[in-house]
Order: sequence, then C-alpha cells, then structure tokens
Amino acid sequence: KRLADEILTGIEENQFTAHYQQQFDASTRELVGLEALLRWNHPTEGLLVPARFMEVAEDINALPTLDHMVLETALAHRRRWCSAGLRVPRIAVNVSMGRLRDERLADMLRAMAIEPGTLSFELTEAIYLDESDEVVCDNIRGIKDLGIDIEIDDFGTGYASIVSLMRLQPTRLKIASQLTAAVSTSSAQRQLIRSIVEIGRTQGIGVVAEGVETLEQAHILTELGCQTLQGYALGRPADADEMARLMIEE
Ligand code: G
Ligand code: G
Ligand code: MN
Ligand code: NA
Repeated sequence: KRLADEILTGIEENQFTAHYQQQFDASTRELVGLEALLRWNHPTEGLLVPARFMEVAEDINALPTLDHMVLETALAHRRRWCSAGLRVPRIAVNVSMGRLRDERLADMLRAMAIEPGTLSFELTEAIYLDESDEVVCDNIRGIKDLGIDIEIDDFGTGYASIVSLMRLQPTRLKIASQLTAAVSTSSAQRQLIRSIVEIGRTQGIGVVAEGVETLEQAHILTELGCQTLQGYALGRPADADEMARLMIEE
C-alpha cells in the first residue's frame, strides 16, 4: 500500500526517468539503437530499477502512465542530444499491454509528431492473448502507419504461437536473455538460435540478441546470424548524460 502511494506521488512529482542501453550492429559494431529503460529517482531510496516496483505498478494500473512518461522522456532526450549535434540512433521503448489496449494511443502518438524511423515499440508475447481485440489491432496498425517499428520482446519465453506472432509482422524479434545465455555452452541452444534467425530471414524480420554478457557470446551470436546485439558485454544501461558521452566517442 505504501509503495503504491509512493508510485502515484512519484508520477505526480516526475520522479521517473529513463536510462539507455546501446544496441550494436553485430557485423560492423556500429551503434544502431538505444533501449529506454524505466528508472525511479526515489526520494529516499535512490535510483530504483523496475524489479523493485513493477509488480505493484502493474497492480495499480500505473504501467501505461509510466510507459508514456518514458516515451516523453526519451523524445526529450533525443531532442537534447540532436541539438548537441549527436547522431542519435533509433530508440526502443517497452510498451505494456495496458497501454496497447488504450483507445487513445494512436491519437496520442500522432500528436507527438514522431519522426518516422526513429522509434521502436517493444511488445511482449502477451499480445497474442489479445489478437482478437479490435483496439489492440487498430493500435498496432496505427503504430506502424506512424513509422514506428514493432519488436517482440523476450521472444521464445512466452506462450504465443509463432504463427500468431508472425501475423503481427514485427520489424524485429528480440531473443530472450535466457536463450542468449546458454549459447556458449550448448550446441542445442545454438541450433535453436540458428532456427530463429532462419525464421526471421524467410519472413523478413530482423533478430536482436539481448542479454549478451560475454564477448564469446557476441562472437557466436554474430556467426549464427543475429543482426543486432545488446547486453552488458557491449554496454550497460546509463543515464542520458553518460549516454551522450558514449555517443560522442562513437
Ligand atoms: O532495466 P531493467 O533490467 O531493470 O528492466 C527490467 C524489466 O522492466 C524488463 O523486463 C523491462 O522490459 C521492463 N521495463 C523497463 N522499462 C520499462 C518501461 O518503460 N515500461 C515497461 N512496461 N516495462 C519496462
Ligand atoms: O525485458 P527487457 O528486454 O525489456 O529487459 C531488459 C532488461 O535486461 C534491462 O532491465 C537490462 O537492465 C537488462 N539487461 C541488459 N543487458 C543485460 C545482460 O547482459 N544480462 C542480463 N542479465 N540482463 C541484462
Ligand atoms: Mn525490452
Ligand atoms: Na527482453
């Protein structure tokens, strides 16, 4: 209860912000994306990661609001970075089911005048549950019409059938970190990733490996055909100022 109240106060007082993690082209190691990750500047506890409050935030239906705050924050950071002369890659934001069910989503996005090709939405496999939901389908169409990419987050860990996921025609699949982690120890795991890459290739869908923790994993995932890599081995989440410094070095 206390945490729930603190979250609501935190929303009112703008205590939430975004950190960013880099995504690199697997072959060229060029910076191709940033994933925006929710962080809470808690007044007494310091900086909190989602694990500390997501469950309660979900219980009180605060996720759509937090998603929106992260998006606005990311757009503001992009403007600031661009004004400073930095070349800013596509930014990916996580989108909860609650937000995808919001009838006002497409209008809200249109009002934000997002430049096509600069933004990506990460959806979890939970969307398959709502395949017959008109609002969700309209929103996905609306998102695509605005030139925003769709990515399936944590691919391979949910309950969705491959058929239903492919019907969404996502731009990219993000291979879950659980799958990435085993790649240097198990050949069965490598074969599984090869199959996912192959599905992506035949469907015209890119594959991102997340949770890349060692350079050996990065090397193997590149060999297996993943186009994009994200993980601690290549870059940890960092705040907007730190990310600006990293982009200057690029
Ligand atoms: O940044 P971190 O590793 O702590 O993120 C943990 C989880 O929180 C991940 O599953 C991630 O998808 C989720 N998450 C991070 N930022 C957001 C956000 O802005 N909105 C939603 N809905 N989930 C987020
Ligand atoms: O579910 P989602 O993909 O949005 O979660 C992203 C989360 O994964 C972020 O909170 C980020 O902090 C975390 N993360 C990023 N890189 C790594 C990594 O290399 N290993 C692990 N275990 N987690 C990572
Ligand atoms: Mn994500
Ligand atoms: Na993920």
